[in-house]
Amino acid sequence: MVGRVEQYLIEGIRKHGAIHLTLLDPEKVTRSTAASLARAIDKSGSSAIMVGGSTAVSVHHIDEVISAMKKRTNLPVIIFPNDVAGVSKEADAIFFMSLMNSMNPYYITHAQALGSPLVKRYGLEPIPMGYVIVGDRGSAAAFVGQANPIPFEKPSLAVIYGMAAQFMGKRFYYLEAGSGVERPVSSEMVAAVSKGIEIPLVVGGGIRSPTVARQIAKAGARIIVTGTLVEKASPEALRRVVRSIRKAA
Ligand code: 1GP
Repeated sequence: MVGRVEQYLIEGIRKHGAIHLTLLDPEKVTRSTAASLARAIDKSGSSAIMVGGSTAVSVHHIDEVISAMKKRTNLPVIIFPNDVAGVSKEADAIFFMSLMNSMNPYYITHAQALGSPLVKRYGLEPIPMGYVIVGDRGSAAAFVGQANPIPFEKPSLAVIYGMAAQFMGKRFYYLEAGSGVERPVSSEMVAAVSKGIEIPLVVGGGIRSPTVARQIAKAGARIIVTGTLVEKASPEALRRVVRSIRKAA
């Protein structure tokens, strides 16, 4: 069943061609910085806020961060879970992700099973998503998720995982290079994957400039995620990235 937040994302993609989501790592913010960032994100034209980080463990803090943000914005808040501890009752939805190229079944299905009762109890909207890590083993996401990352130079591997995600019924496919990395997923890989699948392609990790964001949107990404940009740069930098995605798509 497609829920309200997913419909909103799909509608945004239909209208704009591609949309931007902002990722906030709860470990890097306090309640008050989260509240002011939420205001800046709201004004930037970003379509929703994702909350999560590879090493977040305090759901209490995540709850506080989300409720502080919700006082400053009506944008949907979507959990981007690293583990069961990321499941917050304050969010609107959760990217219900399987880390498809993990070497540990815990991250493919087991954490999902353990977290499901909470998702149901809190009435969170689960958005089914295939998630793969691309690039160097050096990212926190690859390390924590015990992934066997898809090499940058092998777009065909990213394509077949995307096809598998679609055939398994996931409704989104996410190519992750890792937060704060130097090298984002290439537009060649994005173009190959977007030709090979029919579900919306999400791309994130290392995207900090309007030029790179535009290239990735032009190559066929439907959702572009940035995190570090809003933590480290000005709200204006975020606005420029969002604008360049709108123009490209
Ligand atoms: C979301 O991990 C990314 O996919 C966020 O990456 O922090 O590098 O923008 P950045």
